[in-house]
Amino acid sequence: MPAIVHLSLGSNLGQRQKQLRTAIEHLKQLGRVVSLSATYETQPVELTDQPWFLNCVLTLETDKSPEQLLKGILTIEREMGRERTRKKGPRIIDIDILLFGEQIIQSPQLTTPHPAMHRRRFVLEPLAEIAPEAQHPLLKKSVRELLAELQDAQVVRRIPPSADDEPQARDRATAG
Ligand code: PH2
Ligand code: MG
Ligand code: MG
Repeated sequence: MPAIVHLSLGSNLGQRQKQLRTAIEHLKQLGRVVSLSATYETQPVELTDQPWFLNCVLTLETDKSPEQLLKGILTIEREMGRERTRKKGPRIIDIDILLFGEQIIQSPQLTTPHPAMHRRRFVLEPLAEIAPEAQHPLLKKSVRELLAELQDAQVVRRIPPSADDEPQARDRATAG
């Protein structure tokens, strides 16, 4: 039985939208992408002194184990040129496992549900768009409920599907 997994993607360096798209293409090697949220431009949180992010979330149906999936994700991040310099600092791509079905995993390599997901508007807004009824197996609440309860004031803007942060693409979209 394949698992239903929710992943969060983020980028705040370089061609952010293009990097999200490249990561999504690579993730297709690890399973079937069954839904994809819009892209959101989001204020940096936790480490606030860094550029704004583009974030999105997707649902992957996969036969991989959590360990295999994590390994595949780390390979994609590495192959895309991610350098791990500063914890929570700027990155060209970050791919996090939010939920692996309703499994609760606490190993040195991987914690699911993602320990911060319920506090992050940049995760809950896009996740509520594609999986409002997904359950947080520790908090025993749906994504919809977690978002409704969220207090923080992080700025998170859904960007229109046609918008793009690549100058050429933007010029094309507005020309004539
Ligand atoms: N990721 C972090 C820390 N802060 N802020 C936003 N807006 N988006 C992120 O993806 C993000 C963050 C650590 O992974
Ligand atoms: Mg992260
Ligand atoms: Mg990460």
